[in-house]
Parts: sequence; C-alpha cells; structure tokens
Amino acid sequence: MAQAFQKTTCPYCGVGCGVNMVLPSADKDPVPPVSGDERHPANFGRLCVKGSSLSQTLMDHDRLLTPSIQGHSTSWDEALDTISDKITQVVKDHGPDAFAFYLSGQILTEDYYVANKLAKGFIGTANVDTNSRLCMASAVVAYKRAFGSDTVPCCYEDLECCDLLIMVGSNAAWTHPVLYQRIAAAKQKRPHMKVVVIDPRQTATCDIADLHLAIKPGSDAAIFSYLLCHSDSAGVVDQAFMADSTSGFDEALKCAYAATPSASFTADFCGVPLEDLTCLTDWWADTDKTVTFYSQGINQSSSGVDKCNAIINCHLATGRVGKEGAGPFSITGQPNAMGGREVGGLANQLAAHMDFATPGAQDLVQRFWQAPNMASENGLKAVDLFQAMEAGKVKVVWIMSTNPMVSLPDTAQVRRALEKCELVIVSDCKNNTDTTAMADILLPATGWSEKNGTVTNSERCISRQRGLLPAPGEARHDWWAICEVAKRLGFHSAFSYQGAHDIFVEHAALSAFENSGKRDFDIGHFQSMTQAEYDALLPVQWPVPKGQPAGTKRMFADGQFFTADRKARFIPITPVLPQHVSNKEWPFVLNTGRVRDQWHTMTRTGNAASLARHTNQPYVEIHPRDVKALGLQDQGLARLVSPHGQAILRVKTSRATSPGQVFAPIHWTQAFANQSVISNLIPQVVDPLSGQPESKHAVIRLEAIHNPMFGSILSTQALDLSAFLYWCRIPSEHGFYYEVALSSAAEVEQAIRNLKQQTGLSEYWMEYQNPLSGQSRMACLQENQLVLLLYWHDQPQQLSLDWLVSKLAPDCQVEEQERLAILAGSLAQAEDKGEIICSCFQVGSKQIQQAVAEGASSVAELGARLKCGTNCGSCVPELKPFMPIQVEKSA
Ligand SMILES: Nc1nc2c(c(=O)[nH]1)N[C@H]1C(S)=C(S)[C@@H](COP(=O)(O)OP(=O)(O)OC[C@H]3O[C@@H](n4cnc5c(=O)[nH]c(N)nc54)[C@H](O)[C@@H]3O)O[C@H]1N2
Ligand SMILES: Nc1nc2c(c(=O)[nH]1)N[C@H]1C(S)=C(S)[C@@H](COP(=O)(O)OP(=O)(O)OC[C@H]3O[C@@H](n4cnc5c(=O)[nH]c(N)nc54)[C@H](O)[C@@H]3O)O[C@H]1N2
Ligand code: SF4
Ligand SMILES: [Mo]
Repeated sequence: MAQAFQKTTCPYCGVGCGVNMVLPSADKDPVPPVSGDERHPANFGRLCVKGSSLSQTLMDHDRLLTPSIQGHSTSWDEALDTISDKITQVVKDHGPDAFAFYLSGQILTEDYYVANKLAKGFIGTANVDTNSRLCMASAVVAYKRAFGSDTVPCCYEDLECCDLLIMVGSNAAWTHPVLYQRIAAAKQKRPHMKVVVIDPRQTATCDIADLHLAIKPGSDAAIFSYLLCHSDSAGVVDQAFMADSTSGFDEALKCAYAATPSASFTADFCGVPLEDLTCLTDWWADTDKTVTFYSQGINQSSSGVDKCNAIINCHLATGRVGKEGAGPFSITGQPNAMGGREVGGLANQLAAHMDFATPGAQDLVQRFWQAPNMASENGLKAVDLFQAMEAGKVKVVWIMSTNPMVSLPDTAQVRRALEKCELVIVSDCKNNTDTTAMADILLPATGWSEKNGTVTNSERCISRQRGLLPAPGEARHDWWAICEVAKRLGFHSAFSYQGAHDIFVEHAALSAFENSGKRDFDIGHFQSMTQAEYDALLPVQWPVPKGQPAGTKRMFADGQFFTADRKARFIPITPVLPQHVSNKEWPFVLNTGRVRDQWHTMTRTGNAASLARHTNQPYVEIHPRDVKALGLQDQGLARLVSPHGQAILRVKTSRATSPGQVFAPIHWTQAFANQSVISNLIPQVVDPLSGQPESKHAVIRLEAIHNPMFGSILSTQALDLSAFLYWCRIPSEHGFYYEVALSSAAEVEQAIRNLKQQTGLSEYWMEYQNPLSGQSRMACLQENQLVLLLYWHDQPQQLSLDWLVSKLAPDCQVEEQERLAILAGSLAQAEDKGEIICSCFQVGSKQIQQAVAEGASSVAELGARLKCGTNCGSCVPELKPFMPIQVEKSA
C-alpha cells in the first residue's frame, strides 16, 4: 500500500527544494523518511545529501522543551510576563531603541512579519536585524541601487538555458547542490554551454568549469570593471536597451577605464594569467545568453555592494537582463532569506519592499497597520547592534533562530555585548548552543516539520512549510511567542492572529496596499485566500498581483525598472581590495566557508552520524609549500592566530588553496570542539553601504603545535575535556566519540587520572602498550559492556572506529574474543573504508580506490559497483578525481 505523504519544503539552503514526508503512523518508525517532491519547480524530485538526511536530524537530540529564566524552568506565562515587563521598563526609561530583535533567514515569513510589525509599528524601533546581514545584505543594496528595488531578475531555468554561466564566489556544488546538479545536467545536454568559476580556491564546483580564475582574494570587482570596458571596446554594448532603459553608462564606463585600463593591468591586479582573463572576456563578448551567479565570495566583503554593482553594470551594458538565460543572479543562502527581504525584516527596511526613505511609505504602513508608534528611521545593522549592546545602549535583545556567538565576526566582542545586555532572550529549538549559553530567558521554539508557514527561495518562489509532527514538550511557534508579548504590551487587536494563515493574508494585503504597480513585491492575489487555499498552496514565484495567479518567472522583461524614471542605473565602481592586507606579522589570508555535509553551526546536521563522516573535524586547508615551510604535519594540529582571537584546527594539506592563503570551514562551535570557532579570528570590518561583514577575509599567522599526543576517546557518558589542548566531539550512532590531543606525552598520565575520577571508573581496566608504534590503549568494561576506551598515539591517525562505536550501544555485550581486538587494535572486524566520500551509502575513499584498481573507469561504473553517487549525487564532483583519466588530464 502506498504510504501517505505530505509536501513541505527543505529547511536548509536557498534552493528551496520540495520535500515529501511520509506521515508517521502508530505502528511505524516515528521518524518519517523524506524524498524529493517531483513536482516542485526547484528540485523536480532531487534532494542533496542534507535534504536526504532530514529524518536523521529530527530526533529529539538536545531539544529545548521548556521556557527558562536564568537557567530555571518556568511557565510560558511567567517568561512572557517577564519579557514584556522588561521591554515596557526599558522603553519608558531609555526609549524604544533600547530594544532590538536579532532574527534569521531561517524563520518563516509569518514569524518575520509579526516581529517586524511589533518593532517598527508598535514598540517604535527599527532595531530589527538578522543574520541575513551576514549573508546577502550587499546583494540587496546593489539591486536597489541599480533597479530601484530589491528584485532578483532571474529564475532557475536561466541557469539551464544560458550559454555562458559565470559562477563567482560560489561553491554551489556543496552549498546549492541541487541547483548545481541541474546546471551540470544542462551542460551535459548542451555541450556548447560554458561554465566559468571565479574563486581563489579550487573547489568542487570547478568540476564542471571550462575555466577557473583563481583570483587574488577580494579582487573580483576589477574583473567586472574590465568586462565593462571590454564590452565597450568589443562593441557588444546594447545601445538601444541602454538608451531606453538605463542611465549613467558614460560615467560608469569612464570610471571603469580609469580603474582597469587594460587586460594586462587587470590580470596583474587579480593575479590571474592574461590568457585566462582574455578567454573570459572573449566568451563574454561572444555570448548573449550569459548569467552571472554570485554568492558569499562577493557579498561578504568590505566593498561587497560595489562588487555586486560591477557585475550588474556589465549585464545592463549588454542588455543581458530580463531575458531568457541572462541576468545577474544573486543566490540566497538560507531557506527564507528572501522572505525576510519581502517582509522588510532588516534594520534599513520598513516593510513590504518599502524603505524609510521611500516617499509616503511610513504613512502608508502606519495607516495599514493602524500603528501607534511608527519608527521613523533606519535601525542598527547587526555589527553596529552588537556594538551598541556593548556600549549599553541596547538593553534588551531578542535573538531568534540564529547563533551569533558563532556566526558574527569577532565573537569575543559578541560575548562582551551579550554579557553587558540587561536581558538576552533566545528562542531556539536546541538546548545547548553557544548562544543559548548566554541567554537570560530561553524560549523553546517549534522547528522544521512542526511549524506552518511560507518560505521564499532564490528565484522568488514562495513555498509552504507544513507542520506535520506535533510540537515536543512546550515548544511553541515563534510567531505565537512574539504575538503573546505584543498582547502583553497592550497591542491586542493588532496581534490576535489565530494562525500562520491570518498573518500571511495580512502580509499579502500590505504588499498590494496602494501599490498599483509602483512596487515590485506584490502578492495581492493571496490577500483574500482561505485557510484551505493556504494549506493547499502550490509553489509560486512572486509577483502575484491580484488577478494574476500564475506568478512571474523573470523580471524586467519590459525594460522597466522601479526607479522614479523607470530606468536602471549604472554605478561607477573603483575596485578596492579587502581592508586588511597580510604583512610580516600576519602573513596569511584566512578564507572561510562551508563544507558539503554540515549546515552552519551544526545544531541540526550535527545530529546525523552519517553526515559527520565526510568531514569529521574542524580543519584548515593549507598549501603543501606552506605546510613544509612552517614545519606543520598533515592531519596534525595548527594554531591560527589573528589580532582578534585564535583557533586550533587539523591541518589539511591541499593544493586547492594558493600559498599564503588558507581556508577553514565555519561550522564547528564550542558545543562540538574547544577552539574551533572561526569567527573568533574575523575582524568587524563591514561594507559601509550594506553593513555586511568581510567574513571571507582575515589576516592571521599560523603556528605549528609540535609533538602533541593524539588520542581517541569513546565513552558511554559525555566527558569534560576542558583540560585538553584540543578536543572535538564527533557525532556517532552510540555514546560519545572524541578526537583529542594533549600538549605532550607527559600529560597522558594526568589525563587518565582525570578521566578515571570524572567517570568514577577506577576498576575493570584493561591496558595495552606498544612501545614500537607509540600506541597505548585502555578500555574499561563493566559487566561485559564497553564504557570507556582510550587510544593514544604520538602520530595523527585516521582510525575507522565504527565497529568500536557499535560496542557502545546499550545492551551490547563484548565477547571474550573481542577484548583483544578492542585493545590490540586489530580492527579486522571493522572494514577501514577510508574517508567517507558518499554519505548516502557510506562509501569511503579506500573502497573507491579499490574499485578503480579493479577496473571501474567512470563515475557510472563506480555507482554500479558501490552505489556511490547514485542517490543525491552530491559526491559526484569528488568521485571524478579518482578516475584515472582525470589524473592524466591534470598531469
Ligand atoms: N553544505 C552547506 N550548504 C549551505 C550552507 C551550509 O552551511 N552548508 N549555508 C547556506 C548559506 S546561509 C549560504 S549564505 C550559502 C553560501 O554559499 P557559498 O557562497 O557558495 O559558500 P561559501 O563556502 O561560504 O563561499 C563560497 C566561496 O567563496 C570563495 N571566496 C572567498 N573569497 C573570495 C573572493 O574574494 N572572491 C571570490 N570570487 N570568491 C571568494 C570561497 O573560497 C568559497 O569557495 O550556502 C548555503 N548552503
Ligand atoms: N566567518 C564566517 N562567518 C559567517 C559566514 C561565513 O561564510 N564566514 N557566513 C554567514 C552566513 S551567510 C550566515 S547565513 C550565518 C549563519 O549563522 P547562524 O544563523 O548563526 O547559524 P545557524 O546554525 O543556522 O543558527 C540557527 C539557529 O536557529 C535554531 N533554529 C532552527 N530552526 C529554528 C526555528 O524555527 N526557530 C527558532 N527560534 N530557532 C531555530 C538552530 O537550532 C540554530 O541554533 O553565518 C554567517 N557567518
Ligand atoms: S539543495 Fe539540498 S539543502 Fe538545499 S534545499 Fe535542496 S535538499 Fe535542501
Ligand atoms: Mo547565509
């Protein structure tokens, strides 16, 4: 019998894939499996590895289940009363700007709408900012400067039907995997289609690239400045389009010629071979159907807005916007980053794509909301907000669905700010995050699969998320908590919504209110939608004005923009490099970003043991020349020091980064490892227009940690390893698995004493020493159950501990003949698969090498033998380098 399923939307990246979720039934496994929704226009049935693993992350690991005040559980009533009393007091004593929301592109549009309405219309402050400030604020400002509105002109189909795709500062193979697979499939069908990747690093995305420009970090604007000059000199500017639909070309062009006078100057500035730059400019000149696809390598920059406008300028000059297969396409990161923009949930926006500076907007929104206390000017952007908190100006902050102790730059400053703030309210689904640790009041939120509402993806497509599972414990919806506080502040009638549907229709009505085509964001078609229609809502791309239910794929097809004269603007750009440059004291440039199988601060993906296997520890990718020069050891430890903080990470030797540059992922937190928070090292340097931090760039020094003693620890209970030089908890199916290091072998004895004391396990120990290999092992068994296992080694080792982890399972008895295997390390029972490449089928590098040695000569053949790459396909770019033909090609 076919199982019943419901359709919802993936809660991870901005691709916004549709998900089918099999509904739980009493006699079935309570954690329902998921599959891709074949009819969703974002994914047509595909899911990447994170989406495919969603059911593993639904378990109630570390859920926050009750509200608490100063660590003591309390009732919702008490928590909400305390919050509203404090807001009332600080607003009375210090004015409305003493209050702030710090929100997230991971809450739903309905949550965002009520938070924005409460702050900007009723409390009277525009201090509503969000982690989207760290993500796409620069792209927003650039679109507004160019188009007069924050409008993403393109749709996903453009990526499949363009003839030239320029991917800048994006590692989509890992970060927008389903889109990347759509692109890869399109390219295979249309062999003339060219893909160019611009990224200082060689990434998995380069797998489909015909050209990779490994530019000097931060030098992108020069490429596009020169492309503008080249469009002019090659005679490919679209004069008719420019005359009818744009203004400011001459000034922008003059500026571009001054900044990037020649190809050789530009190639030199960007550190790329001249012939590679010429290849790009020739393709650009020859190809009408060109999309430029950009993400954090562009946005997270002290001149991010200018970089985005340098890209848009090139598209305007060649008339490559509003047409099939052409346009400047900023890709959003979070599932509802776009929804936040629609609502106006940023400190420099008002509501529904209106700003404080938009003539008449304040009055319009005030009338629509019947708002008693309208804010009248921009609020504080994220970094400024936390600085104002440290300065004592913001006294109450409500943080919702984001982990700023990990994600904001200079986390030491963030800590000082939260310590100073009189009331820190944190709404989260999880108990133990680096930010919940700083909260005065914790509010348990419902999470994905429990909450109802809408999200909007990168191509302006609005989709429903559906609440399919019951809320655990006392978890409540974020919008509900906000409305309850609003009512306690005296704003009953404006916040008496019965559910997400009520909020959505109000949001739709505001978008259409006195609009008549003046504003791009108009979803007036939905303003009188019923609850049943809302529940059945199919994915649809906005605008969806009244009477036009079909939605809109591509914007600006008529060459009309949202400026006063309906013409798009060129912006003169002078390329600049990142604010901090490396020097003798800080000789390395640190680049940061994402890995394939983790999501941000790991509060959800960190629950899935299978997702941890691709990259199980925080690392720093370093070129072999620097590894050698610094006396580092592959898989050993390095200390990264910046003027702001430090981190200790595993060394990963790799030619993917250039000498002098290193790369570290952003995911690990203090909940998973002791010294791994990368934002510790990042300065609070921001773009002056967007306020977006330069999170992709810090100057640092690297120090080798000589002769540490490495260890692996398995335990049935959580351990306090704060005395260790390094520890990292690796998500595992059973018990607790840690990789650790001590400063020297001399500390081992003390560490063992400490662990024995901590665990109360002083008896039943078995020991094994191998003086030749430098290994020593200890196991503690109680009633034939393995409870603690310590492996020490003086060299970094990649052990495959799956079999040992399985012995931590409750009720697992260790057989007599297994004892020696546990200690002597003849791990014959466990097949050493090597590093896991395919997470879906847990296929490791050693198995792949073996299959290749046995004759597998294509990814398809590998798939046929090992199944790797045959489910979500996220690992395909990593399978290809195993193929013999690739080795020949790159040799
Ligand atoms: N697996 C996974 N996927 C995710 C996320 C996740 O946490 N995990 N997060 C989601 C979110 S919120 C976002 S915003 C997106 C981000 O998606 P991406 O922007 O694709 O991801 P990043 O890895 O942050 O950075 C992209 C690339 O920018 C490059 N870069 C650094 N400096 C420069 C530069 O000066 N110029 C250029 N051209 N490139 C540079 C980096 O080397 C890196 O490869 O990913 C989304 N998808
Ligand atoms: N150095 C450096 N720093 C960066 C970046 C970088 O590339 N380099 N990237 C930046 C970018 S683009 C981003 S988007 C940020 C991301 O950084 P964060 O937003 O800080 O990271 P998340 O782990 O996504 O945090 C989301 C939190 O919300 C909780 N949560 C999930 N769903 C819900 C819900 O429905 N309600 C509530 N109340 N809580 C929920 C989760 O448990 C988690 O604690 O990091 C930024 N920081
Ligand atoms: S690409 Fe992956 S993470 Fe992104 S929405 Fe689709 S399934 Fe989710
Ligand atoms: Mo993001």
